[in-house]
Amino acid sequence: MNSTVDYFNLDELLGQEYLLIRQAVRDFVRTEILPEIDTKAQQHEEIPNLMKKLGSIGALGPFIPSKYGGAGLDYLAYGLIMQELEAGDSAIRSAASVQSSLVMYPIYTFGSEEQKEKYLPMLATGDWVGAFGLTEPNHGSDPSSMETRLRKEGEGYLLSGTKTWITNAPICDIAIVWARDEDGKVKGVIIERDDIGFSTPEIKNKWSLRASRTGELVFDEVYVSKERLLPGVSSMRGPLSCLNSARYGISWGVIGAAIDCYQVALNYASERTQFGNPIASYQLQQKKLAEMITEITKAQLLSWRLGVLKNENRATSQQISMAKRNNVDMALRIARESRQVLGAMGIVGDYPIMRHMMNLESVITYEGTHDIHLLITGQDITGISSF
Ligand code: TGC
Ligand code: FAD
Repeated sequence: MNSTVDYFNLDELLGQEYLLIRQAVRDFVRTEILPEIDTKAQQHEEIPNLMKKLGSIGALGPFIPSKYGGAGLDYLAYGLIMQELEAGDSAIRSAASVQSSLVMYPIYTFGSEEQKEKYLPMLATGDWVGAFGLTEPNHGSDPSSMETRLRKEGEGYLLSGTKTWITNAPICDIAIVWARDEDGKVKGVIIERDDIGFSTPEIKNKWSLRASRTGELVFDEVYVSKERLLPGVSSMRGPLSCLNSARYGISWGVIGAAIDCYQVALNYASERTQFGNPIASYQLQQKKLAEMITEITKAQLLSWRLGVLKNENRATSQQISMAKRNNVDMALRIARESRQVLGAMGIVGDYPIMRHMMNLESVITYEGTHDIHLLITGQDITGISSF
């Protein structure tokens, strides 16, 4: 449906510049994504030239300075961009958030000047597609136990191991990969598509994020020259700080998916007649719809405040965890409730709800599961880690 829910006049807190950015991305989604997304998701294919299209509207690395090809915007703008993209489909937001927060962010934050100049402009335009390899077959929620290794070899290293469940692995031109060196330190390296010993088998038959490609990153003694090492990182703080940026964006993104489901349900309930009346006139349906807009409004306020704190460099990773967890859960519940409002029509591709619902089943797991984010809050308030 592609419009706004603004029950608490939040737009007044944003101001004109942000509203223009939001409108531009909304228009992009309406013209470039919505006409194709259901078919592409049904066929398990991505939108053609998606990354270049996202690059053309400044959605890749929006917070990266223009010197390196980014849009030089702030984190509120980034959040709004993610919201509008995910109103189209979580796969579109995933593409933009991996490239921005998980690939461009670490190169910008931890990379050398040469690495920034070489990679960032090509990633900003979408000419190159990036992937982020942290999760392994035996280590998902617990990436600190990673088995991927860097072994010294002459002036560089040999990289061995496997990363799995990696967004855009099958189509990536470069990958940011996290591995332990012989001293046990966590290092980030940049791997390029043509590196010998590097392969990216695809994970097929997903019921979720079907318009996004997912796969493995396999390293069979890949030689990594020292120029490919990110010089500014040597611990888990490196990869986990990238997650802060991506999780923040997801907290906004899922609001877009929730609004889309809510609006479809509201519209359908107003038009669908049963027992002689629109179903919107029945209290049970009003309860569903009223709770949806309440939860969307609470999530908007949470993400807006988090964006302000992030712009001031004051957002904690624990605050980000709370917002990611709450907002994804909110969106998934709204997708499920909206599906019911539509009855049987809720399961067909004529409406976006089932697609959002299935996508959100991944979003509630990736970037830290629902459980892990709860445990992060638990640790923060009690001072006791229960991992
Ligand atoms: P722990 O001992 O707590 O911490 C190790 C070091 O890291 C620091 N740290 C953080 N730093 C920055 N940001 C954060 N969010 C941080 N969390 C922890 C911490 O202070 C410590 O620093 P230091 O200097 O004292 O050493 O680590 P732990 O092993 O106990 O694990 C903590 C835990 C469970 C919270 C962490 O491992 C975690 O977040 N696990 C979830 C894994 C996860 O989210 N994976 C995501 C993979 S990427 C992905 O899913 C992309 S989906 C993409 C898409 O398509 O959109
Ligand atoms: P596990 O860690 O095995 O967890 C299984 C269950 O156990 C979960 O319910 C979890 O909450 C629970 N659990 C685990 N530990 C505890 C505990 N201590 N206490 C209580 N419960 C616990 N990763 C990347 O690195 N890069 C990517 O680009 C990427 N893209 C992805 C795209 C998709 C579509 C998906 C589905 C995943 C992607 N991931 C990516 C991986 C994602 O981050 C992991 O799936 C996630 O971190 C969870 O890991 P796991 O699947 O191994 O689950």
